Amino acid sequence: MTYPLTQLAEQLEQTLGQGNLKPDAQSWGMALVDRLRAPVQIVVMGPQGSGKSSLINMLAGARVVPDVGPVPVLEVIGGAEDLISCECEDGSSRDLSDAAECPAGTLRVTQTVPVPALEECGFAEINLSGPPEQSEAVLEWAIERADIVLWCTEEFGPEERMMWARVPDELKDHSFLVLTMADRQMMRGILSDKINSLSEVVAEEFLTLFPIATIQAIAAQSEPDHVHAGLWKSSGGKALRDAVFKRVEHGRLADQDNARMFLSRFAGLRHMPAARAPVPSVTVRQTGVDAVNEELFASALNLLHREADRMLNEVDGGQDPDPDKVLQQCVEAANALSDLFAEADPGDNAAQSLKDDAAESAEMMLLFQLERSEDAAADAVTLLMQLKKEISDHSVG
Ligand SMILES: Nc1nc2c(ncn2[C@@H]2O[C@H](COP(=O)(O)OP(=O)(O)O)[C@@H](O)[C@H]2O)c(=O)[nH]1
Ligand SMILES: [Mg+2]
Repeated sequence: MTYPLTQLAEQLEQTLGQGNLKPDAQSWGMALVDRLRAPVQIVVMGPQGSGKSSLINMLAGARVVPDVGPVPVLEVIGGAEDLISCECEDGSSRDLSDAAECPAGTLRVTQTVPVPALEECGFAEINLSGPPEQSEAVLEWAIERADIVLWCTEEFGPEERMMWARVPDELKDHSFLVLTMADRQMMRGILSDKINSLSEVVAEEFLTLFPIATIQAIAAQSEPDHVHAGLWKSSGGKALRDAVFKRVEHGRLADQDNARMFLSRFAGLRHMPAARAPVPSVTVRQTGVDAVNEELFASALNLLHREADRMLNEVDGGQDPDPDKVLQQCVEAANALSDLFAEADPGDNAAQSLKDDAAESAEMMLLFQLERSEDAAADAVTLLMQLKKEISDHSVG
């Protein structure tokens, strides 16, 4: 069953509105609603004049960045009408629709535009050429907010690398280095050397590098309803745009998965239990039992026996088991099982359905862990035992 984002968000809000969730789950659910309602944030950083505004125009498929000069933050977001406003150092905000330029002390300009590309994502151009304290604050703001970062540069020199070092690894895993002005660099015959010289830092610090001649990429899409396919590709526009929007889509799917997982645990969507309903039985779809991979099942059973022994040894100490510890062990066991079945023969239907069940159990365990109660720990153990029973039923035929 697939739900549009807004429907999922509404369903989450309804579940949260019932007010019977524990505080951890409630705040997690609220964060999920915010995520579903907010567009994916693409932050574009890099030196002044490195081609950031042009790149955003190219990705949006329209001239969306207003000509307001180098303000610290320039946001471009989707909306019903064309609106432009600014926020100043003193905390005041004002409408810029009729203003020729930004007032002194402008920290952030927000441009709203009705453009289809901005329905799912928003852009923020970050200017780090101001005073150091301001740049630091702006960088912090951007890091906090970014889902994807595009660092525009002709060089990626030492100063830029120092700034980039402040970006956390999790965000670097969602970031691209964009080598701009590729047309000029190509004409000077230095493009390939530049790409080669950056390969090491790119491998460590970014997802990948995209060289781009942005002006040409914009020219390739300048006619309405017609893209000059050759120029679109050779300019590097196509590769970068495809990669960025694929990330946006992945992010969206991950948000939806998380929301569904939450609902399955707390609102009884799908066949999953509500908060304290009985633990579901893990149903192995009975197909292709002849082709069962006995060795894999034996390893899975061994793993579960080992985990059960480990837990029992701890309980033997005579003390009450610590629910956090039990949950942690169940999570590890479910993950290990899920990893084990990941290698299952794709032609083996029984192993494949156990693989699905193991993955689903691993997801459920994370939700149990969130509750951190004795009941949740008991449910987690029960779920693990059910998996064990299903596997052992299959092992004996
Ligand atoms: N030749 C060439 N010029 C570009 C390219 N990208 C941007 N420019 C030009 O470089 C100048 C600075 O670009 P801009 O997007 O304003 O940079 P920003 O300051 O980082 O936002 C503008 O005159 C752009 O037209 C490119 O790929 N090739
Ligand atoms: Mg700019």
